[in-house]
Amino acid sequence: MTASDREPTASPVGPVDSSRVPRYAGPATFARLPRVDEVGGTADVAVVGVPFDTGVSYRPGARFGGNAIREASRLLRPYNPAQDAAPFALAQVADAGDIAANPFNINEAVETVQAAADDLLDSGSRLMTLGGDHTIALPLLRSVARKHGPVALLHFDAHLDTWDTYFGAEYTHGTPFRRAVEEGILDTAALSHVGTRGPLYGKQDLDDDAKMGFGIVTSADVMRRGVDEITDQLRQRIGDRPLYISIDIDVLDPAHAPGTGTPEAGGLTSRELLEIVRGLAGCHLVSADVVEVAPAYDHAEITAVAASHTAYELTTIMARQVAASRTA
Ligand SMILES: [Mn+2]
Repeated sequence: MTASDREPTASPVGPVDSSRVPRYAGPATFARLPRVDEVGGTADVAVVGVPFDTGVSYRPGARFGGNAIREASRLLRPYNPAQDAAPFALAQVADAGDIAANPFNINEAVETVQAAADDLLDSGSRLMTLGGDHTIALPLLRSVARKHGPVALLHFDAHLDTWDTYFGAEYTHGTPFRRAVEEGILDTAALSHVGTRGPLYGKQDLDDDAKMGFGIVTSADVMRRGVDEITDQLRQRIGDRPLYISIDIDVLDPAHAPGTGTPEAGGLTSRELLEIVRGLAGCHLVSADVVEVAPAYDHAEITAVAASHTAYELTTIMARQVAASRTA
């Protein structure tokens, strides 16, 4: 059964009832949702972890990010007032577990992630991926483009991630979007970085990035121009194209996300990030990721809580679209 031939009347299986089982009890799935094997092996939105961080250039530890986000997501509740939607009732959202990627061979890991993402997308799911480091965005984009053609990309990050190679390696957490442009899997008329800031190797980094087609909304732009104006600008650029959103949690200021691998001062607040994401509701969001949560550097789950709420907003957008496409 695929998402498209699921009975419209079938009620999605929701989270564990927190009035009967305390939120802190039992193993953690995202938002206490069922595992995908508990709902017939397929879901409209599959939350999937990629415990992989062999592509990092500085602090390691994002391999533990997915499970940290799951733990921090225990407090997410079924109704999302910001989007006036109950995402887990609108569509079957389920936790698809982790993709087991080889930690000693980046190229093999990239292939493994792509194959697993292909399987999930072919089963009719949209992906809400929990990283892992940003290397994994490349195989995820390959998989999404295989299904939808070149996609618009909205990339929230302190960094450009369009560098060429590190130590000769082409697949790293600083290079996924240059590879994606080279491979023709992005719609270069609709590429945006949001939250960019911090020192670069040289001005050439920006020139190269612009040549690839990216527009940049810096962290300071968000502060000066405000969330609503920025969101309008992004929506105009995206239009009705199939859209992939990739969120490196280091887009947030280290005060809002200390638990990450390459922190930069002067970032977005979690409130700004959540509001921009909510403002993208109604865009044709085909899949998304939240990456670079490294819990060893976190305090009191600050970073993991922010990541869990970000994934919740993205999941809500996708669940609403699934429901809208059923009634269309
Ligand atoms: Mn990144």
